Amino acid sequence: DPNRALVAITASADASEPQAALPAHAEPPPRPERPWLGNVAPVRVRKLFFSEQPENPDDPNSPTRFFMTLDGETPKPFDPHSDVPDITVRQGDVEDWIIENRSMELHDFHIHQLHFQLLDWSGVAVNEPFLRDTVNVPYYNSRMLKYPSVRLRMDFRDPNIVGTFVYHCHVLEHEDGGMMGRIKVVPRDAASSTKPPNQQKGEL
Ligand SMILES: [Cu+2]
Repeated sequence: DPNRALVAITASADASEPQAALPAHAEPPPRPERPWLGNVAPVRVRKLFFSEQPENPDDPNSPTRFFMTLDGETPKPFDPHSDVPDITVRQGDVEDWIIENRSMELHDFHIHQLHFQLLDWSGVAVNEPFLRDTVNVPYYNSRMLKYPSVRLRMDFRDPNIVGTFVYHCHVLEHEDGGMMGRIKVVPRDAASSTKPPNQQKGEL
């Protein structure tokens, strides 16, 4: 973190007047395009979880594998060569995602292309008047009665969000180790969203 001079400012009595002038009255800010995310009811809830596992289950000192999994599915590391989405969402929807940490170290949920509102952090309701794209999920220890989690209101309303992108732990070693998933946002009228796996039984 070296010191670096960015600019030198010199005061001078005969300096010329600046060419730009601020208006006497400020323009009101533009109206938001969409209602505030916190006031929109989610159309569905999904649960995802962070977990870890030694590569060799009999050797706790073997390298750790890192997973980010939809609740109800078997943890597997992210496959960068696959084009199968882990989650499909419809543009225009607002969803609540619960992210659990089932491992004994901290993970940092991050998603590309959109923002979310943190509603609940480790069981405590919060009322943040701003949006995030990253949030820490506290680690689990065996004395806890349930896994630490966060609840996020996910905003898929922007029409430009259509496409495929990723969500992952923001700890580099973890995302490189497989703690990542692929999400596909389809145009509003193209197809219906996938349902959370625990509601999918019995359906094709
Ligand atoms: Cu992590």
